[in-house]
Amino acid sequence: MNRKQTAVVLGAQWGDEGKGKIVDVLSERYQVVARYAGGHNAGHTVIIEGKKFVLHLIPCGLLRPGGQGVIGNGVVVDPAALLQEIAMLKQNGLPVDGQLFVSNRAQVILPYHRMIELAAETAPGRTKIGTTRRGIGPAYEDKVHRNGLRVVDLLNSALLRTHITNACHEKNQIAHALFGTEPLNPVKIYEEYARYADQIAPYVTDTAVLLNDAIRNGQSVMFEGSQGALLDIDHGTYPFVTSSSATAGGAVIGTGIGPTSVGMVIGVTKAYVTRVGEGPFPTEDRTSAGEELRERGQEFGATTGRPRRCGWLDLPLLRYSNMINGTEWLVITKLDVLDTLDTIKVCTHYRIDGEETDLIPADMPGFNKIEPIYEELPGWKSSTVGAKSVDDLPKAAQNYLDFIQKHSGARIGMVSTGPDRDETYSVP
Ligand code: 2SA
Ligand code: MG
Repeated sequence: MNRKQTAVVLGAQWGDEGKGKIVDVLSERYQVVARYAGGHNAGHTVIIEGKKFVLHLIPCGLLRPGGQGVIGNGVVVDPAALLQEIAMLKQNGLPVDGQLFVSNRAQVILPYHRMIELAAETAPGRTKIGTTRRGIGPAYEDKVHRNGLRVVDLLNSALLRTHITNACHEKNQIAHALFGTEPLNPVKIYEEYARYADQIAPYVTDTAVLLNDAIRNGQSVMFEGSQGALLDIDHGTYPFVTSSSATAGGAVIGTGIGPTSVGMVIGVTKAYVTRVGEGPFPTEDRTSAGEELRERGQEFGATTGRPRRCGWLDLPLLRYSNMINGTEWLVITKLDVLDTLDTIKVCTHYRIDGEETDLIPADMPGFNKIEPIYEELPGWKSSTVGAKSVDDLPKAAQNYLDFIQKHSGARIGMVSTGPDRDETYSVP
């Protein structure tokens, strides 16, 4: 296999790094794009000729003529969300049939997953995670508990009916006992999901076979990450994480390819940092500077519209993320958001208990002790929008990128300076 034939493209931070746009730009080079983790909690925004598309479940690769999109086994699929997205693409004249493939081994999100998550997020005594309330966590819980419904079972009406009847009986009791929730009606759910099953069936296949065949036949494949490495269930800021493997390793498990089939790992990072939901954020800026980043960067969740918390680039976390992912090169996005700043802060190290360190705490009390050590770099106070090469950038912006490259442990291979496909340049 040629090393450039396959690549994982993923968020290096807490999600919303602009992966949607970058996957779309890079998908020109790849014939197949596969999602491997998460569900419709993701929000990937792509702007094509001024028209905005927000995809939650379907991989962005489908937006290229002839591109194939795969929803891998590691994804949790909400059938209603999937069908809505398919309908939206078709309405916009984009081809879906024959180009979208859904794993028969992916897990299905059911209404009781949402019910339980909603109740748990607001229940006293529970850690509020600030989830997207899409039922993602409870669906993965059922998967790991060996109690989940897979897409292949969704298509088997007898199995579907039994599963929903039994699961509702159990979930209704648990949710009522724990949270006083009103019971869901299994008959209604069955009827609804049986309808979805008929509509989804044409897209369902063994996507592990499809992907391995594609790679063996010399086709190029991109694995599209969702959320970000720091939201990974194992490596992220637990418990303030999502419930799937958002790191590069997730691409292997979440699609059924072998580790030797991953050619490159490309990390996407903003020129600053944002986070939605609860959880540690050492470089968060709650002053007017953070406010300015939010306004200029339009930092509101693509799925829930929630305002994102904003702050400065955190190099210790970026180095950690690059290490876990084995990142070969980085894409820096939203550089233009910094265009108006006098100075730009970058966290180079942490101070914990008076000691300068590079270690990332594993526990929340550890995170709470972090004092970021900043360097202040001069801003450039001019527009970088649409820069076509390094030479188009003001000197101070070049210096900022050099600084990131030097301290992040990965080469910068691409820079994005605006939301449109064309507002991107590659570094040779
Ligand atoms: P969940 O719903 O169980 O996955 O939530 C767990 C944590 O993961 C975070 N999370 C996200 N963070 C950033 N972007 C995400 N997708 C949407 C977007 C978010 C939105 O692209 O904008 O629209 O609000 C995403 N999905 C999950 C979440 O905030 C919790 O901290
Ligand atoms: Mg997003």
